Amino acid sequence: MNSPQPSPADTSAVASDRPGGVFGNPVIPGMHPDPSVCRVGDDYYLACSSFEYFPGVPLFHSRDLVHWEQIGNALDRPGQLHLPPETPSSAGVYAPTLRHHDGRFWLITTNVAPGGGTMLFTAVDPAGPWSEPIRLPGIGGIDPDLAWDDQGRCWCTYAGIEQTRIDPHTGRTLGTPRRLWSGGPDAQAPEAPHLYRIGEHWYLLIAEGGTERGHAVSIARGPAPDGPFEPCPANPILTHRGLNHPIQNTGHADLVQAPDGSWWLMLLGVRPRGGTPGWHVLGRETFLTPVTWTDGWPVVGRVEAALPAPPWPARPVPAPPRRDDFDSPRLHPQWISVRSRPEDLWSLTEPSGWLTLHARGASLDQPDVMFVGRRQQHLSCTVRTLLDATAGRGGLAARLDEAHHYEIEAGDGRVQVSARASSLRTVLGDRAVAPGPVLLRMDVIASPSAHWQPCREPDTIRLGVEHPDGTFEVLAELDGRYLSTEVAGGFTGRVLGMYAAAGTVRFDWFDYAPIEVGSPTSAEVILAP
Ligand code: 6LW
Repeated sequence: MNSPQPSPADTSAVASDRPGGVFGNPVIPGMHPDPSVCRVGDDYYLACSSFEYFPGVPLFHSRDLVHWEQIGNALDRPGQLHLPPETPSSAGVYAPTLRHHDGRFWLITTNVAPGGGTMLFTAVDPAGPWSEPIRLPGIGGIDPDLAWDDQGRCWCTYAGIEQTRIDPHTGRTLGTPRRLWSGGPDAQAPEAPHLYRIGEHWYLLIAEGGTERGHAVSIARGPAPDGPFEPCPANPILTHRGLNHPIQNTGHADLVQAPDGSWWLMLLGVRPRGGTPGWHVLGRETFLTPVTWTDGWPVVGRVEAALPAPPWPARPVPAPPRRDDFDSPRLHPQWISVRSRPEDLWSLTEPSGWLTLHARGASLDQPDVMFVGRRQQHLSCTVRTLLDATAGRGGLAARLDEAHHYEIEAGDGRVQVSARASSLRTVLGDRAVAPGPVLLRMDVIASPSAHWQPCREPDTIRLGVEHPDGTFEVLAELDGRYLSTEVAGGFTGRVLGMYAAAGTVRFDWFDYAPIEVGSPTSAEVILAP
């Protein structure tokens, strides 16, 4: 039997430094998996996977490795990222590698979608614009890595683990792909390779064990980029498998060296909650942990929710605004849509100061629903939006994928709460509302840990309307486990957002507020009869 996990604190709240020189993990909370990092001078840049969401590949900047600010999305034009409706959820854009070489940033990734494949992009400024895709039809695996040797030759290593030389300017494969060292004997899912020249050796860092509870990081080294590779005797150098620890699934890592010579690992992990087997609802998040070296091998300790801060001044970044009033001429890069966001189906100018969505797919069950949302980044939070559904039907949703979502929808003078979990669908609450704008609200409340409750839900989601006096009328309260990866499957996490299901729906503002752990939620809550 798996023992229930202790409850992790919500340390993620934009990972601030604490008195005593501690930083909080994850450093990039919410669905930000498969981190790839590079440093240019004193600046660090990081890219993540983005699956069926558009724009794709969120890009972050940091000056201290702890505080990260999203500066854009690398793939923000339809010509760079085509995710047709047939693209399944959790397909689309898989793990990228981000590198700086020869005065430019290079980003390589795989679009697991019809007409997709391995693609490479370049940019002078990582905030964009990024180039049109260079296609690499000769690369037959996910998780491509880029490394250049002293002769300027470019090596592409990918899941399997396989490798070939490429011309990164044309995408042409040079030579036949070769199998490299692929982790422990019979290792599941050798993937996420990154190749580095460090001192005398070439190091091949990989993930193995699959991205679930067995996930691990292993390493080998050799005299040349193509080996032969000798595995580290201490492999796996990092895993939380079998540990009674609030952070699980640790793996898929990338190494980076700071200007002071210290080494750090950025990796993915999850924070399961509730009883057994534990459900993680935010997707796979990005964590930071220090690396030391012994006998020429990296040594990595456990990845903790609080770790000693790096020995340099903190460089905090502006916190993303709690409320988006949709007054800017452009959408903040945090906003993502499902598969595409056609220009003629949304605007910030009809009227200005409102986000207007024109419906396409008729509901959140459809792959082409018109949806604009943001990742849930805190274990507990309150989300509110003021919407006008006079000319259509739409609402506020928590989305895991087409088959797993909870929503409150306004239209035709009513609001209604519905839930879908696989083929089970139900309407849970319904009430009439006055004409005009309506304030929809969702509270996500993480469960307190209770080891003696093995079936306890990871969190509870309340959906309802907020009245002008601030009272929250809850129309339905739902167990959050059905919007978790352990129930829905796949590689993503929760996205909270606005959608249009019919006609035109306008949103005046959207407000996302983390709830501090231990604070009372809504004293003013009333439950609908
Ligand atoms: C990714 C693979 C993995 O491409 O999950 O955890 C896959 N690692 O390396 C999807 O994110």
